Amino acid sequence: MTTIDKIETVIVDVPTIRGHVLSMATMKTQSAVLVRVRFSDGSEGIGEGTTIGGLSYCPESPESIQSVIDTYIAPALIGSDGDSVNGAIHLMDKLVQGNRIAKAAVEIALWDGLGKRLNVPVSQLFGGAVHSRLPVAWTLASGNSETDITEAQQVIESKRHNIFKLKIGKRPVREDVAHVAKIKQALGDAASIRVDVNQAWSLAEARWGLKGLQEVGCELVEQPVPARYRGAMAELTSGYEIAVMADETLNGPEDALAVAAGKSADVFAVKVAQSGGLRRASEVIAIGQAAGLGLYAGTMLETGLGTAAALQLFSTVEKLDWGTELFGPLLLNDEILSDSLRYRDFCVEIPSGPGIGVALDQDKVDFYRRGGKKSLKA
Ligand code: MUC
Ligand code: MG
Repeated sequence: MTTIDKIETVIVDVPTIRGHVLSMATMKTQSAVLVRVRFSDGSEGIGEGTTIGGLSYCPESPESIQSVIDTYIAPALIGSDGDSVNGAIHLMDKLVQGNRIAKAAVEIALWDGLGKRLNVPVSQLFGGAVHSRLPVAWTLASGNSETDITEAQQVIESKRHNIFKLKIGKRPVREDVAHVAKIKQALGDAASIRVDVNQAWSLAEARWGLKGLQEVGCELVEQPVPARYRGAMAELTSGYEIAVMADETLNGPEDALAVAAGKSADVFAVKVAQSGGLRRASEVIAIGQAAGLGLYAGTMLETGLGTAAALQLFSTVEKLDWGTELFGPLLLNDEILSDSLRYRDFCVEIPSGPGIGVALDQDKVDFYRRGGKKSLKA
């Protein structure tokens, strides 16, 4: 039996290419928790658990993710069967309530190790890929309409993205709608425009917001009201033509079932981290499919590592009606993988190597690691 010998974690703080202005936080750095699992046969697996804006997005922080893994998950998994990812998921669920991002980070590393030992990509462990590349959106969130327009025009020109998610919810609703209108007008039919409010609106604000947004040609609104207001989400979903997407309200399959049953969204933003790992994300996908909802591959703005893991799963999903936003590494000022993911022709390519198909650049990890930066070798 191949057993789990060691589980190591590190937090890396990587600067972003510009301030990323969200309704609840402005990011200038992304902090990712990286996990390395060492197995008894000498093989290894790597994983990532990442959130957004410290504790402002959800109840997990980079520090809590690391501490939950080091203190509770690692000691419980050491010595157990490294090939039984399901066994590890079961044990983690038994010993640790919530903390889905911490569990996801470890689970990804276990899938990666298993795929490498079997010499197959993780997509094959989920039934096989049906896509070799997927459409990828970009988020406009500089905080300034003109800067956003210039940025969008550049990435359309270079054929990197033509789907844009605008981060709104920080300014009054009327100003946000004017900002979206300006960008839609400047880009015209060359671009699909969606927005993410990150829970910032009350129901009354959201009614004005959705009315205004659909009038200016915005196609979708993500999490307009707080996650717990599923009734309000249902009212907005049935009350307007614009598609309503569930994000923060969707933490795993149980939430997916409740959102689907309550008709509280038209679309699921499926996030691997928020779901609790690849297995749980696949269950969220199945519930969305069974309910006839639209699917979208969401991101927690992971590095290339977490992004590659998500790509492995989403490459197995036949219909992703709204595409993906798996652009995390492009928001970072530096690459921590030894080979970057490839973005071209408005798509991201699925890595084809064994496991999740990517490797870390250890010098970069050491350079960005919290509390012990070492200089990069020349
Ligand atoms: C979110 O709420 O969806 C995804 C893209 C982005 O820019 O921020 C994230 C978080
Ligand atoms: Mg969102």
